[in-house]
Amino acid sequence: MISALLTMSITVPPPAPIAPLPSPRQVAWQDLEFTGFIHFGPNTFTDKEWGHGDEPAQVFHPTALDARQWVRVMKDAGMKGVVVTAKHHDGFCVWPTAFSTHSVKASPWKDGKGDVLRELSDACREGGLKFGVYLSPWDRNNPQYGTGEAYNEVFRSQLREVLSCYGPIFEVWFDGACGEGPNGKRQVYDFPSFRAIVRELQPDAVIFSDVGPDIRWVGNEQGWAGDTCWAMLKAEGHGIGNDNPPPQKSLTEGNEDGESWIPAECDVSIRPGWFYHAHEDDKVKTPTQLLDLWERSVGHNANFHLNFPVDRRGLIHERDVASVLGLRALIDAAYGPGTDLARGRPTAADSIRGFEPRGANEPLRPEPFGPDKAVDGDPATFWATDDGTTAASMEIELDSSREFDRVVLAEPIALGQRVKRFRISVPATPSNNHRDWITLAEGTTIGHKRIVRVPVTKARHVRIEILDSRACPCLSSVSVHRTR
Ligand code: FUL
Repeated sequence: MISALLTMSITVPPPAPIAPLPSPRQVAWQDLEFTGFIHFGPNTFTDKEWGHGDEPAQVFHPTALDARQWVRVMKDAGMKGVVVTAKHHDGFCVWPTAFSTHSVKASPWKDGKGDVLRELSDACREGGLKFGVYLSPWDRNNPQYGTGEAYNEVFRSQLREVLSCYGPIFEVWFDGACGEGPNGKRQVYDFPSFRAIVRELQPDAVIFSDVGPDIRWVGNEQGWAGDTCWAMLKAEGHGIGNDNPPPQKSLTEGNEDGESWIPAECDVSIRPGWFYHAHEDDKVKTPTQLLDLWERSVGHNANFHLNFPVDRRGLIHERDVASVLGLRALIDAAYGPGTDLARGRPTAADSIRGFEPRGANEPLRPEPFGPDKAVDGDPATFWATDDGTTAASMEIELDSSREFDRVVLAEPIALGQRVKRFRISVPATPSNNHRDWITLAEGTTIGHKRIVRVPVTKARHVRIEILDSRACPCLSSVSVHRTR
């Protein structure tokens, strides 16, 4: 009887989730953090960014295409998936579609028998990389474009092909761009029917567009999300592309009161252009520039989607390879295994969910939501406070001989995004007898991951204060790092 009572008393229910909530496919997508993008098609050979759709299929002629090289590079860089341009705005299909004559079938590459989607999806399966497709609704080649339902049916047929013939797809990318201008063709896309096909054929795939439904564009093509970045968006009433998009600030920062869970993806090219141009060989972003973007995307509650303009050989260019592997080395040096200075260190908190003071002779019991859960390296456990608490703080005792310049925070997003404002501080004096603290940084949102840059610091303690939260705060991870 006594032991039954004891067991009951240590069962503390977890906090209730606060809506809106991510779907399992959205949680899985956000855990990928870093994915690759490939732009490859006629533009690669004509030096254009937006082809006109009248380029002869003969121009598409890679001399040494090797999708395994693409996968190797992306795996070595730590990417978890890749999205490839199956069809860009010029309408050329890099798979042998039955629904257009403008495809690899009409090109000299492999005597018209090649299939980029086949080669890449096979290489992804072999190499353990997730495979995704970009299919541009805007099509400057297809004669049906601008006729309404007839073109929508072509698009749906092409979508069915790419979603049924190449195995599991993790992400479907619907580009909102359309450069037709006032006198151009006007096509009204039937997005609901496009989405229904994705749900039917690839129920685990996330759908990207300016406004989701699963993943939103971050509002710029520079590779960063706002310092404030909610996964939630007020999406209602907003369309895709030029058609009534949400305000750019909403895309970049999300909305605290957004009714839909639509986290941001930061897409950017490793070079100025999306497609390969030899004159950009000396304009490849450096590892340091890429680390800055990685920290401001992955570290701002978004995913980093980095594009490689595959070259005319059909390879990721040596300079791009060197840069992205340089990025990996920088990430590993600062954030890789063994770098977290907070892992397993002693912790304390002013508020712990379900905590009951113990008598002097009672043994200490493990706290299922204690602050130690934020430094145990297990993303499934978290520090939490009682319901009704919206401000609380925790401290970590550090090795004061070690410098740090980054603090990384994470919320268990399956419970909803909660934290609105936080502060990071360290004792003002090494002994900290007076318990006065100096602020290293203040911030707003956390979400899946928040990387906070702080001045290079040595301290006996670091304190994380949650200053305001939509519901009782939860932190699944606090880690402390030094960049090199
Ligand atoms: C844009 C397109 O117009 C660019 O060509 C590129 O594909 C980029 C990722 O999306 O909307």
